[in-house]
Amino acid sequence: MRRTPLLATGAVVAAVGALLSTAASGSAAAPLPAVAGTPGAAAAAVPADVTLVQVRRSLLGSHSWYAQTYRGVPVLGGWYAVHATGATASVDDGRQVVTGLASVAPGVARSAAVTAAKAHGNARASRLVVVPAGAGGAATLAWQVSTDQDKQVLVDARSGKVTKVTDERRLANGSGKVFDPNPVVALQNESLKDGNNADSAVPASAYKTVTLANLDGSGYLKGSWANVTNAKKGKTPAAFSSSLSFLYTRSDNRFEQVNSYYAVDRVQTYIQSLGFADVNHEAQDLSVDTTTQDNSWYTPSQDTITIGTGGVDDGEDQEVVWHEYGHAVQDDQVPGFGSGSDAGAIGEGFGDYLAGTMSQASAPDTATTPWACLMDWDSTSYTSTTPHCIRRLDTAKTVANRTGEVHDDGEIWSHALWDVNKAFGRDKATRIILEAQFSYAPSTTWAAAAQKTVDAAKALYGATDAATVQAAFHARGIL
Ligand SMILES: [Ca+2]
Ligand SMILES: [Ca+2]
Ligand SMILES: [Ca+2]
Ligand SMILES: [Ca+2]
Ligand SMILES: [Zn+2]
Repeated sequence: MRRTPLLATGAVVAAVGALLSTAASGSAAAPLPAVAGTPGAAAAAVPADVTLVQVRRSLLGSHSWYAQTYRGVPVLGGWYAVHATGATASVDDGRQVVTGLASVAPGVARSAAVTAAKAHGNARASRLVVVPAGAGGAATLAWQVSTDQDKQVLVDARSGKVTKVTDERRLANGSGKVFDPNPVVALQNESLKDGNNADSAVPASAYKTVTLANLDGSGYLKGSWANVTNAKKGKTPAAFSSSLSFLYTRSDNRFEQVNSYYAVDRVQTYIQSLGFADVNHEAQDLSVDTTTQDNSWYTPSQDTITIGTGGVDDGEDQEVVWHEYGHAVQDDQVPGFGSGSDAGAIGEGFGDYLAGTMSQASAPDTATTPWACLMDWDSTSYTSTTPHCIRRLDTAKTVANRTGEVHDDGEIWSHALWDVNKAFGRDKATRIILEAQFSYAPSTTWAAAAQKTVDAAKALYGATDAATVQAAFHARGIL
């Protein structure tokens, strides 16, 4: 969904009384519509170098918006507004200074500009514009090409070169209350209990108010990288806030939607920060609190993550969401990834690794809640020993301990990845792992996938680092 473009602010506001008194001087005033109950909203003289774009009625009157032109050509960013409210009218003048432009005849043809913009998509529309002077510079003429990739491309009308590319989509930040990554870790308290989803079971200090980035501005938890698909009505309706303020506590099922959106937006943003622009590079669908099972899952055919409410609501623990996102990542990298017990265990192991490394960003590695412990909060409802962990990244298991159950065996794989992380730090390790995964076969063996990972390390960083990765897999009996 796209929002109406925002206009620049900060223009000088001038009382329009003087203009009203000199309206007879001539320039064609656009007639302002009469507003019921607001006598005195008179027509104001407007400058000759603007054209009317729209008139909007508010409770107090009318608002006429104009675009600036220069010899009939629109001036980028230049605007003018007359606000006729009640007995008063005022002008906001956002016109730009245009100097040094001798002619408004383009040196290159429209078709050449459209071709030049091709790298940013096919043209939907194009128009000639005046680009006002930069700091001390003269105004220039350009073709503005809007493409089917939601880009606005400026092509200099003299040189034919692309001078600026703007993403037209308006992405919004909201705010949300979340657990980061979960209350057990945040409070360093292994004795917290779910308390049947009661607010009183978790102190307010476990919450964090964060920026929810990349929202589409629709008021729903929909954005560039995460898309909560809950229905608008029903048992677990989609959270909605026209002000993009999503401040719920855990007893409200919208809290899990916020927590899940935040987790997914953050992990995708992290992946991009590592240099990847094509790893599940889309809004991941999230169906939150829509099953009462004590489980969450990724469904490849639907490309959807489903988050359950059994025990501790899974959506209250970001490590659960990140684990499921790991499956979505691999499914995006390799069509049909995960068939067979080796690939299946790699799927579980990578999801655990991803959850662990995402918590590294903001959680401390302590004796109470070590990084290697996964889903510290969700697992309080089904484990009795502390620390509460569904699984760990540092078990002593090797291939000799395989059971054939993919989650169990995933601990062997994840331990190797974790050793790479310990050797290189999270950024470099995760970069190697993600790069390697592009080349895994859908039903890869452990040995083949491990070798691809060694190869990726070698290609990215050289033989010495490749040997470190090799050693990590060797320690688990994989290579
Ligand atoms: Ca909850
Ligand atoms: Ca996906
Ligand atoms: Ca649960
Ligand atoms: Ca953890
Ligand atoms: Zn899984």
